[in-house]
Amino acid sequence: MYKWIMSAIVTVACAFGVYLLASGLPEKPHEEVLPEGQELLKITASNFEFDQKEYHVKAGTKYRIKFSNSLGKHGAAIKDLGIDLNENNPTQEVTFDKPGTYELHCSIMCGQGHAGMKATIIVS
Ligand SMILES: [Cu+2]
Repeated sequence: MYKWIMSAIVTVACAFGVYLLASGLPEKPHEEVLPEGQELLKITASNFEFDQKEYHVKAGTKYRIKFSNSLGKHGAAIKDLGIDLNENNPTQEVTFDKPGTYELHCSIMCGQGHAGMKATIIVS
């Protein structure tokens, strides 16, 4: 007799579910919001290499460097710029003032491939 009530409830429940999917869940993957004018430079280390051989950045732009390890325990240091990042200290704000080429190297004794674990930061 009241079958239409059931289907109305089911319809409302489905609509609510869709609403939750559409509005609630996609919040999570949001990238963290950077202050205006700041750019993100992600550096990911795995066993004995960085995710890129060369990182290109613009001189005079403020960057937030975000370091993470995808495999093993590594660090990322740019000696000339006073940058030393690792799991305990994964972010640093840096403005690359002078165009040039800087060497990025692993700063934690991570094993056999440690000495060759290098990449280049190119500031232009
Ligand atoms: Cu290392």
